[in-house]
Amino acid sequence: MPSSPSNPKPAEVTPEALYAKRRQFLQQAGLFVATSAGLGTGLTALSSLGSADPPVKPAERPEAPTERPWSFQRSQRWSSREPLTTYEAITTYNNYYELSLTKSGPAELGYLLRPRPWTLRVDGEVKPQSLDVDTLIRWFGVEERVYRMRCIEAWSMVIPWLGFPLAALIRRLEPTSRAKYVEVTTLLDPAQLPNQESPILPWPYVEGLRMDEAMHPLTFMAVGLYGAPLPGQNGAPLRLVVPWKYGFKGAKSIVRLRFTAEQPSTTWSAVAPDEYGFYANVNPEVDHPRWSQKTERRIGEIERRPTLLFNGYASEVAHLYRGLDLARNF
Ligand SMILES: Nc1nc2c(c(=O)[nH]1)N[C@H]1C(S)=C(S)[C@@H](COP(=O)(O)O)O[C@H]1N2
Ligand SMILES: [Mo]
Repeated sequence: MPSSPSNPKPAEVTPEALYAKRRQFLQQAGLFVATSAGLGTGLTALSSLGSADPPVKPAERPEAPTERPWSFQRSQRWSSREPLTTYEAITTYNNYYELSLTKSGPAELGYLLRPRPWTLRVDGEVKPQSLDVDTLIRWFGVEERVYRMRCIEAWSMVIPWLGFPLAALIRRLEPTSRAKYVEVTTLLDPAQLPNQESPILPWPYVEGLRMDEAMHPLTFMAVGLYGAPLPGQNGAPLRLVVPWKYGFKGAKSIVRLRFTAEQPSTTWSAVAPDEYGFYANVNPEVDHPRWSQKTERRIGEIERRPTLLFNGYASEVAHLYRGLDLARNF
């Protein structure tokens, strides 16, 4: 059966927080299982829960917008011969837990995000200031870069982003020499991100990078895709893209950058430290505790493909991790 956004593999229909809830539920149900029927029933219950997600409503088929609000060049250096994932798949198969825990939900609720006006706050080991997103676009311009994106759930896409390198912004901000990390925070506003009413994760969503990772020329602040502004579900109006790391490092709808001396606490690694590390470098040799990372499903393709070390960007980034045990520092 061809795999498609509406026919995902098991790792993808088990949003992490739901899995935690299921585990809790199974533990509560465990008493009943143990006394009535034993292990066999327990396993049946587990597998039926694993497929208990409601059928996904047939996705609408959004076309890539033809409106081009910014003039931009396609990057020569960061391009790709790989076929692009369709606009439809990129904008209807999403992870954005503040909007929905399903893959199709964020596309239905993305309209709730109001991307203008939008202020990015900058603080910590830097002169504190507030910057309008359109000021950033004026300062740095936008370019198009085609990057692979690999989710920790073992699916991947090829996405033509629009944006500017994070390094350009950091250079302009001139953080102090004590700044060793940058913490990146998503908007906290349940009116725009309704799932922030539920305590499935501690909100706001926080991610972070070591300073040398943040300054790497691949690290990108995206403001658009397919030539047009980011839709809400993809993290409008400003989101991080770190293509050699698992997708969860790429915080969406960013309102704050904080420069720190210490490694910041990040959402997924704080909630489930055995499953999500701070580094989150794509690595086929380091499995997720609940599934293999050796292969992945490219959305739109049928055969699985091998996962590449650093998502295929090893020649660009491997030097950042020389001497580091990648299995321990996952
Ligand atoms: N604020 C926030 N950022 C987030 C997420 C999220 O749930 N909330 N999901 C992450 C995960 S797991 C992935 S794979 C990517 C998905 O980005 P996309 O929907 O644009 O493909 O966003 C990341 N950024
Ligand atoms: Mo992800």
